[in-house]
Amino acid sequence: MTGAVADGLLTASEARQAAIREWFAALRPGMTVALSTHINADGDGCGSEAALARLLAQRGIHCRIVNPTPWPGMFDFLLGEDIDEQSARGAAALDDVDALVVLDINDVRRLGHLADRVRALTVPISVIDHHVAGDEPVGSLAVADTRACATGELVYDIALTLGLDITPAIAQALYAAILTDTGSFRFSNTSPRAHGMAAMLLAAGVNPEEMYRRIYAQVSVGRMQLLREALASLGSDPEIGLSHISVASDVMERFDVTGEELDGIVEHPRSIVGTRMALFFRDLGHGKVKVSLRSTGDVDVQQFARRYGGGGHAKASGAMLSGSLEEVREQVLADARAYLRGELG
Ligand SMILES: [Mn+2]
Repeated sequence: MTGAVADGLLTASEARQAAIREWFAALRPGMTVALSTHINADGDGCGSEAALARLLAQRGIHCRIVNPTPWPGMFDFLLGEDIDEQSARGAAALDDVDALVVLDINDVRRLGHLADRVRALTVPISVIDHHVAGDEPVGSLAVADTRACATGELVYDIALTLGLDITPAIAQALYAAILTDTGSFRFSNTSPRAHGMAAMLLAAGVNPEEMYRRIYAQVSVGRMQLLREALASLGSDPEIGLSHISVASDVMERFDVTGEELDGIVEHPRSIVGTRMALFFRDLGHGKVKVSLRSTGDVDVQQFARRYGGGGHAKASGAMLSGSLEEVREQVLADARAYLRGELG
């Protein structure tokens, strides 16, 4: 490997550095900046927020985390005395901020109950994100790159570009972001840079076994019982590589699990040999069904999800449909079969 290739692993591209400098030029010491991410924040959203809050503090900027849904308990370990987490206050927590930075999302509608307040904000709004922009993109300034493996990669590049110190707490938050968004370095977004950053973050003090224990070895008995029931619903169409599972609307109460514990269930049908598209149907119980879509290989589930007003990434998307679980499943499976056979646009 040449030195130039190795350098590329550890430094941001010129274009990304320029975007970061332009983004940072709009911020000033003494400002209070709200950080927000999508409903049901994941490891990338939470890790990117916790890391960015600590990085900007090094430049005298105070960050206040204001998410549309409560900070997930499993990521409490990323918080600390130095992190101002005010999601519980709702939109009121946005009233007196000097700027808003939206992370890991580029569609106002994914800000849930904060969306209307954000549309009405007069302070600068910027975005740090690695998704394809949605129908209602946020803000005027962006550090956005769909080639980034995680929003955490862009936050890491902010630290590099601005010469900020990656403390052990920042390293842990960034590692959580990259670890979770790459599916533990298994998904197609596991770039050379994902591993390059992981190496740097381990050198900065991250303990990988501790991170595995805190993020993955946390499964409740109820979650495992729910998985047993979900797997009992497994359907598969090996001819075209379609696999799917479903859960009823009362599973969260029956198994005493939270919504975030349902994350990752779709990976089970996805892992079946030959699967090109995996679907997870979750009946929300009020005439709405949430569908999580995953793909392997060249199938673009983002394009498919857009049929239903959903979106995300080519290999991981979601959509919300109206109807009973049976109705939605019948419709989406029929469409998915046609899509996989190349009969839909
Ligand atoms: Mn992400």
